[in-house]
Amino acid sequence: MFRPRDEYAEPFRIKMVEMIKMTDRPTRERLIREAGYNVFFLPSEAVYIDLLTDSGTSAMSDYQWAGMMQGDEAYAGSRNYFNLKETVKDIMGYEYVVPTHQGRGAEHVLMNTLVKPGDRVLGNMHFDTTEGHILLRGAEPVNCLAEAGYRVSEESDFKGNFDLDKLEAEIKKCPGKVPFILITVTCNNNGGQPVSMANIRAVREIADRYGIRVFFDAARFAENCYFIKQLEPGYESKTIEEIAREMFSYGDGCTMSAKKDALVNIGGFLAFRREEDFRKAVQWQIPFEGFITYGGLAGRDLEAMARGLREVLNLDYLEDRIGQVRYLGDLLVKAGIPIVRPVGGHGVYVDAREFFPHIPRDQFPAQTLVVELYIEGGIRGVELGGCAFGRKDPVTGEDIWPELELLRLAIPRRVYTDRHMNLVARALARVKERASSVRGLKLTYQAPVLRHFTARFERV
Ligand code: P61
Repeated sequence: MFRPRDEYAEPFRIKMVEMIKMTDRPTRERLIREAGYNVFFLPSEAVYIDLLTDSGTSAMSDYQWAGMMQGDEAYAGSRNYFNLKETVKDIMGYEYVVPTHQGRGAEHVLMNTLVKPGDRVLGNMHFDTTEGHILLRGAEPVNCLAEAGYRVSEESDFKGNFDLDKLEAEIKKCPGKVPFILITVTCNNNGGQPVSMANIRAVREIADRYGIRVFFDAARFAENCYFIKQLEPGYESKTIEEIAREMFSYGDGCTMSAKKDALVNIGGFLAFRREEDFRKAVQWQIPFEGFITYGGLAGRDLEAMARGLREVLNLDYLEDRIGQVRYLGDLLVKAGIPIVRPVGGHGVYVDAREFFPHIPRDQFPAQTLVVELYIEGGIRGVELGGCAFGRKDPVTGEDIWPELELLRLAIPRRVYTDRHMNLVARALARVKERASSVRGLKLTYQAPVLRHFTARFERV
C-alpha cells in the first residue's frame, strides 16, 4: 500500500528555479473576461499555479539536460536514435522504434498504418486525440470501459479496466473489422485510473482468440506500473522494470506521448514487435514526421527522451510523484470537495455537477468551476466535461452530453511543492463557500471539432 507522505521527502534537489507571480483579483477578472472565459486564451504568465496539463510541463533532470548537450544532429543515423531504440527495447521489449514529434503524431502514423475506413478500434477509453485520429480514418472508436470506471465516487481499484464481456461482444458484432485493441494506461478521461495486469492479460487472451493485435497508449505507463506494484497481489516485490516488461509483453506495440512519462517537454514515438508493421509505419512517418532516425525531433530531444524513459522507472520518483497527487486529493476530501475516487496517477478530478448542483448541464458547471478557481487563486485547471466531450446531434440538433462533468487539476512532474498544493486546496474551498451564488456560462462560439480549445463564453 501507499507510504504516508510525511515519512519521506522529494527525492531530488532543486538546482534551478523559474519565478512565478500572483496577479490581483481585478486583473484576473478582467483577463478571464477578455479570454471569453476560456483558460486556453490566458497568457501563462498571468497564471500562478498551472495545472492545465501534465503534458510537456515537467522538469527535466540534470542528467537529461546533460544529454541535451550531446545531441547528434545528423539528418540520418543519429546516435541518440540508437540509444532511444535500445532503451525502448530494454523497457518494453519492442524491437522497432519510430520517433514522432509528440503523441498525436504517433497516433496519426498508427491509424494510417493499420486502420481502414469502416473499421472499429476498441479500447478501454480512448483519449480525445486518439478518438480524433480514428474518426479521421473513417473508422469508429468504441470504448469498452467497465461500468465502475464511470461511477465517480466508487472507491475501487483499477477503474481503467476493460469490461471483458463487452470487449468480446464488440469483436463478435463486426468480424474482421477490428484492426487492434488499444489499452490506454493510465486511463486519462476518467481520472488517470490504472488498468490491472490481470485485465491486460485477459484482453490479450481475447485478442489471441480472434487473431487481433493489441497496442498500448503508453503515455503514463510507469504510473500504471506503480499502481500495479502497490495494489495488485503478486506484484508487491517486483521492480517497476519487471512490471513494465510483463505489461508490454502482452502487446504488439505502443504509441507514446513522451511529454508525460518520458519526462520531456516535447517528443513521442511508436514501437512495434513486428518488422512488417514497422515497415508500413515508416511509409507514413517519413512524409509527415521526418526520417526514421529523427521523426520531427532534434537529436538532443531523442537523447532527453531516452534518459527520461529510464529515470521515470525509479521507485522513489514514482512514490513521490503519485504521493503528491494523492496529497492534493486528500486535502480536497477533507475540505468536503467532491472528487473522483480513488485518486489516480496524474491529477485530481473534481465532480462539477456535485459542486454546482444548481447549474444545469447546458451552462457548463465544470467550465464554470475552472473559471472560478482561476479568479479565486490564479490557478488554472482544465474542463473535461460537456464542453470538451459534448456535441450537437447532426440530425436532431440536440445536445449530446458525456457521462462525466469534471474539472481536472493535472500536476506537472517535479515542478510544484506540496505548499502549492495547499494553496490549490484552499482556493477551491473558498470557491465552495460561495458556490450557491455562482452563475453558469453561456457558450457563444464553438468550432465544429475539438471545440474546447477555442470556445468562447459569457456569464449567464
Ligand atoms: C493531456 F486538453 N494528453 O492529458 P500529445 N494519449 C493520451 C494523452 O493523455 C495525450 C495524447 C495521447 C494531454 C494533452 C492534451 O484536448 C487536449 O503528445 C492518453 O499531446 O500529442 C495527451 O499526446 C496525445 C490536452 C491533449 C488537451 C488534448 O493534457
